[in-house]
Amino acid sequence: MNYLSSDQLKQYKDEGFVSPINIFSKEKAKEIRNEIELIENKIPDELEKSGRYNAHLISPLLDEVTHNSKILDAVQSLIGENILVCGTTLFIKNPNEQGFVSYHQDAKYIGLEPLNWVTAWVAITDSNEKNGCMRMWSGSHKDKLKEHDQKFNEGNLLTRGQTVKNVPKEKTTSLILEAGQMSLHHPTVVHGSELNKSNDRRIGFVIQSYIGTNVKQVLGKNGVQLARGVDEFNYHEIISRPQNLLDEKDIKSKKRENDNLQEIFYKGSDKKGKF
Ligand SMILES: O=C(O)CCC(=O)C(=O)O
Repeated sequence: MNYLSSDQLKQYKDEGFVSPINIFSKEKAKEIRNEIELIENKIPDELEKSGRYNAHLISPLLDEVTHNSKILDAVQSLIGENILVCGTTLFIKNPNEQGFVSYHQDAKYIGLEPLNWVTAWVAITDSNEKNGCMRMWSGSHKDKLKEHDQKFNEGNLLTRGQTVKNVPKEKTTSLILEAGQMSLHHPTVVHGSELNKSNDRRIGFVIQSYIGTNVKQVLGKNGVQLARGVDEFNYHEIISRPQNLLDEKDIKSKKRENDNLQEIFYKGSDKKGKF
C-alpha cells in the first residue's frame, strides 16, 4: 500500500500540493511516451487541440496509468476510498514552441462540486525548470477563488487563457519531477508553467481529475470510470476502458466526451479558444 505519509498529508494541507511521488520506472515512462508518439504518427490530429483531452480512452497504456494502484492509494489518502476518473489531459510542450500555462485555479472553470477532488500530474518525461515544469503558489489554496482574466493568448495551453493577476512569482515553487514520478495538487491552488527552453519535449499526463463519487459536474456532463470502491451516487455516465490501441469505438467515445468538455469549458463565454 502506498498511502500518503503524515508528512505528505501535511505538505498537501499547508501548501496545496504534494510532490514528488514515485510511481513507475523511467523505462515504463519511455514505453508510454512511445505509445503517445505512435498515436501522433498514425493519426496526426488525434492528440491535437481538443484531442489532447481523454487520451486514456484510446490508449491501453494511458488507461493503465489512470488506474495505477500506487496513484490511487495516494489519491485515496486525500479524497476517500470511492474514486472516479473524470478526465485526463496531455500537457505537451515541444521545444521551440511558445507553449506556457498561465497562473490559474482549476476549480474556477472545471465545474466539479463539492471540491472533493485532486489532480495528478504524471511525468512521462523529466519535468524541470529548463523545460517548463509546473510552478505552485504555495498556500494559495487556502484563500477564496480568485478573479481570473480570460486572455485567449497565443501559446497559452489553457482553453481560454484563464489568468490570475499579481501572482508573486518569487513565492512560487517549481515541481521538479523525473519521468515516472507525479505530483498531486488541490483544486484551488494557483499554478502555472513557463516555456520549454530545452531541446526535448516535456510531456505531462494529467488525470484531471480524480473525484469522489459524491462530486457533481455542475456546468455540463462528464463521463467517468470507476477507479476504486463503489459509486453509491451514480451522478455520471460510465465510459468503458480501452482493450486495444486506437479502437474505432473508443475514438468515437473520446470525441463524444471532448464535445461535452467543450460545452463545459466555454460555458458563459462568447469566444472560443483552443478547441
Ligand atoms: O502542465 C502544465 O504545465 C500545467 C498543467 C496544469 O495546469 C494542471 O495540471 O492543472
